[in-house]
Amino acid sequence: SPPATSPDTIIFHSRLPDIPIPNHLPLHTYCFENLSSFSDYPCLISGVSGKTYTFSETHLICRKTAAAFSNLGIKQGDVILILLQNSPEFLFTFMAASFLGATTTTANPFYTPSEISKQFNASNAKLIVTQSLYIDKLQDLNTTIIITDDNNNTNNEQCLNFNSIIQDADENSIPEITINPNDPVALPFSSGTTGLPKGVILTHKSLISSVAQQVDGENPNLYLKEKEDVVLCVLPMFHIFSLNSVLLCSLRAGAGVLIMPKFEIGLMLELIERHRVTVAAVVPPLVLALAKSAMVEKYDLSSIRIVLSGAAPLGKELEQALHRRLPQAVFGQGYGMTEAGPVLSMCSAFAKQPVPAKSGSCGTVVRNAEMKIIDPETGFSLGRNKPGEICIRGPQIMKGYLNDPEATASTIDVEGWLHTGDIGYIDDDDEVFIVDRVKELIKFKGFQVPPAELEALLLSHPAIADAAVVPQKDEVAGEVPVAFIVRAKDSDLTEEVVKEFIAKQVVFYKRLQTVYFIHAIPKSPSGKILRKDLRAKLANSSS
Ligand code: 4UU
Repeated sequence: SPPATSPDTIIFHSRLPDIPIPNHLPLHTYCFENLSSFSDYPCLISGVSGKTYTFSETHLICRKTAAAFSNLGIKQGDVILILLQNSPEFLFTFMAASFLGATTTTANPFYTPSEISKQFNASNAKLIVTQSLYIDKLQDLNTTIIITDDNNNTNNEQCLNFNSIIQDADENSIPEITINPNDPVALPFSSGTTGLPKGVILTHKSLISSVAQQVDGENPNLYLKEKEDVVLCVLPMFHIFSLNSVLLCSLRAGAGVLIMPKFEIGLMLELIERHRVTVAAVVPPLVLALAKSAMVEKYDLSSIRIVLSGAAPLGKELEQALHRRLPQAVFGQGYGMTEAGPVLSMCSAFAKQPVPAKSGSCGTVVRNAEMKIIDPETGFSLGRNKPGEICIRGPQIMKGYLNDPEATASTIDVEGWLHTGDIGYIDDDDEVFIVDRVKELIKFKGFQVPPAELEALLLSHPAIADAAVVPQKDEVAGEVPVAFIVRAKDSDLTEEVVKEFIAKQVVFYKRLQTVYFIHAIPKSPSGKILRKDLRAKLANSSS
């Protein structure tokens, strides 16, 4: 292995100069720092009701929410679980937690009860904020629940109504506390490079650094225009892409956020036209829908000036197909990973002083950070145009995984480098290109599907002797999970039974697409599943 600090490590930086980042502040103070220059401008626009909250209204409601949570006993260090579709209340709750020195863990509302209770227990949450729609999934959890809609006909004594508790709360009664920059503020779950989903500790310092790396400075990397831009928020806020690059960045920069609870193409196009959306944060399947849908022609989408794609690889053909329909817009990608705070690189053409970017590139490394590319075998750093594992170092990366020092140590090394499990290279113009993923993670439309989670469920079935789950390429979803299974002796287990067994326990995108029965799972001498071999098997059989 290489020496601890190798003087010949090749380190890549942003071409943008470093900037001062006020990451000694609490996150809410930082996000609302410039509020007075745009206090009466729209901050949150609800796509459903049309209701608009100005920046000062948003600030006030966040503080009232904090006071209400405090009245319910939420204290510094506590965790609040958000189980919500995109909505203003999502941000109110997230920011309220920050005001109290508490942490928010965000879960997908489509999760099954068992997926939710795993995250609830692992994060030791004290409070859940959700919609009445999901209340049935929470029956086994003994905790206070706040419902954001008015359909609280559950007769459930545990349930409180969001609007009524904040109405009576006094925004000036928030307890005075001292927040350390290294205190956690967000706890998204991610499986990282290996294993089960784990709580990712993002501190006030990490999130401020990440937002600043994108939207701060004389020449911001992602230039959001104060009082002018309207940013589309259709990607789920429970995922770090939307939470960070859409919500927090817009708050800081003074841009409005158009909130859509779910993706529905017709409504989305109508809302883009009606609210003159200027910045669209998307994932590749959404680009596909926009590129293919005939409806696009019926709407005026000329307001869009930026299309930011991320969370999964975006094919050049797809990008060009949509670009033909939105010729006025600048297309580019951001590359993020929950553990990395999340943004590692961002398209340079989104900067205030834009630098053209190549199609297929994931942008250039963010400022105030260091990137290196290492040979996955030897660990030695590589120069330009040589693919290797992408590593990042800077104030934005996670503090570590919750209660899992081992997983933390295998992701962030002693020198502070976070190892992404992504294979990529940096070209002569400092652009990052991702070419492969060496970690286990499967991404279905940008959603995380951790193979280890499905493998553990499969192994709990009495008729399954061994199992491995790997990604298979898919035109619409990017990747879908498929299983290789070794039947237990004398079992006549069928594909249908296996699929059904999994489908009952997991959210829709973790469902197995195909099940292959084999005699043995290929493994290394140390017992690790040789996923590469299984992926190769799939590639060969499909061609
Ligand atoms: C190829 O996907 C994310 C975060 C994405 C993000 C965040 C802020 C994108 C732009 C932005 O501004 O996080 P996770 O943790 O769900 O998944 C991380 C993994 C990466 O390690 C990589 O394998 O998702 C994949 N990925 C991408 N792959 C993320 N972005 C890209 C990309 N191209 N642009």
